[in-house]
Formats: sequence, C-alpha cells, structure tokens
Amino acid sequence: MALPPEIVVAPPVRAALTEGRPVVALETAVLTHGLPRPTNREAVAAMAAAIEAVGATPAIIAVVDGRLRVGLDDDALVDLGENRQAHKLGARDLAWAMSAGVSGGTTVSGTLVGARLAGVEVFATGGIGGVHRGWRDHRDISSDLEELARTPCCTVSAGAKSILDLPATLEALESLAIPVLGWRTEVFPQFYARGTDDLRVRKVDELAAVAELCRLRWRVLEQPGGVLLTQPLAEEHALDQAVVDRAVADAVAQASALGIRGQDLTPFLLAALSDLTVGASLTANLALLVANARLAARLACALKEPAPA
Ligand code: PSU
Ligand code: MN
Repeated sequence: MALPPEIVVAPPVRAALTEGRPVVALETAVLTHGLPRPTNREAVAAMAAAIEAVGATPAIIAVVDGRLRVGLDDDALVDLGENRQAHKLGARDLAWAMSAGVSGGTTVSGTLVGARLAGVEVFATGGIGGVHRGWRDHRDISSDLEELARTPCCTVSAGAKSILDLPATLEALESLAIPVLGWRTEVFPQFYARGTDDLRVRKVDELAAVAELCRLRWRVLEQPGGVLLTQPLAEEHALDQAVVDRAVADAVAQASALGIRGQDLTPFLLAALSDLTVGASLTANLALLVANARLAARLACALKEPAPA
C-alpha cells in the first residue's frame, strides 16, 4: 500500500490492513460539528471501543494540519474534538483543506475518500446526508450520496435523519444504484425514530448475507459503488415519531427564517433538533452510534470469512 506522503495511515490500521484483519472507518464531522463537547469525543471513543471489542480495528478519519489521516490516536482525537477552528470537510473540501494546511472533521463523503484510499471496506456513522427538504427551491443534496455511489465500501447508518426529505433521499439512492439494506427491518430507519411503514428497504437477517452481497457487487459484478446497511436504533431509545416530526418542522422553519443554507444547514438543524427534544436526542444519538459501530465491526469480520464454494 504505497500512498503519497499527504495521506497518513496510522500504524495499527496499516498493520491490520496488511495482515488482512477487519477494519472499520469512522467519520469525524460528528466530532467537530455533529455533537456538543465533551459528548462528541466520548461518542467517537465509545465507537472505537465497540469496534475493538468485536476484534476489529477502528480507523478514525480526519484532516489534521493538512494531512488526510486514516487512524487517529487518543491525543489527536482529543485535540480535534476541542478544536473550535476545525472545518467541516466533505469530499470536495479535502484538497482545499490539505492545500491550506488546516484541520477538520470529515463528513460521510469526506470519510469515504479516505476509506477508499486506504482500502477500508466498512464504515460506521450515525446518519447519512441526503436530499434536503425544500430541494425544489434550493438544490441542496448532500455529496454523501454521490460518494456512496462511487466508493466500494459498506456504510452502516441508522438510515437518515427526518430533517431530510426521506422519500426523495431514497429515490436518489435508487437512481445512484446504491443497495439499501435494512438490518432485520423492512422499514427505512429515521435516526431518532425507527421509521414509518411507507418507506421500505430490503430486509437482511444475517451478516453473512450482507458480506455475500458485497462480494457479488464488488468482485463478481465489478460494480464499484457502495452499499448502505441501515439499522434502527434500539426500541428503548427511540423517540416518538410525532415528537420528531414536530421538532423537525420547527427546526426547518427556524433555518428558513434565518436564511441558513449550504454546509451550515445540517449542523444547524441537528443542534436545533437536539434543543427541541431536550437531551433525549443526545442519548439516542450516542446509543445508535455505538450500535452502528458494533454492527459494522461484525460485518467487517464477516467480510473476512471465506466466500461460499
Ligand atoms: N447526520 C447526522 N449527524 C451528522 C451528520 C449527518 O445525523 O453529524 C453529518 C455527517 O457527517 C454527514 C454530514 O456526512 O452531516 C452531511 O452534511 P451535508 O448535509 O452538509 O452534506
Ligand atoms: Mn448540503
């Protein structure tokens, strides 16, 4: 694995990849922009610990002082989590951040670029970005979707947040030919809520089946795009759908009144939602992040099993 010097794969991640052991990528926009301090760092550390507990190696991805890092140690994680100047870095921002020598947390799209370069095939996050409500007026569609479509990586998420236009997001995932799988569910999870019957996904019950689907897609059909495995958060943490819907409507109205758009929109909506649901959303967020990390690690292990004869 010869990578240019601007891309730094941490020794534990490099060793795991070289030896063919399971690795799971983690994003850092959740650290710099998605969660309040100090929960942000605790959340990423808990995800990393959950991955290690299953016998896989976490690869926390970020840009630090202009270098794209695949694998951050504890000190680097603390520093980035405390850094109020840290940028939010999607795929298109990486080259700029590297040229400017700055630091930032990578979104789903930015993280997937690092995962592809290092050869990491599984990635755990909270919720992907997608098609925003009001896309008819402002064509705000997260670059997460395009990057999911072109990266051979299985992303594990709790679906997408109801801050988005979820039917339009599912349609876009279909247009981009990204398989959307439901972990033991037929319903597209909506992050804090477990979803509604009108939005369906393809149910899978065994990780061996997900691993086989990935193998067929990447190595047999030679389709280089990703797979999205969605997992609803545990029943005991799920928020009531009506409460979430009301809070989202409020948050979207606030954003529109304040004229908040573009890259600032998602962080604004997430923060507003967290205020509107007072704390409950934070507990739910932590729980689903760790659950997704654990499932992703188990999938990374399953991908290392020999293919059926
Ligand atoms: N959804 C969440 N929490 C998050 C994000 C999304 O529930 O922190 C972050 C992810 O990093 C995602 C990004 O990739 O927001 C999407 O931002 P945008 O809509 O600007 O592409
Ligand atoms: Mn956007």
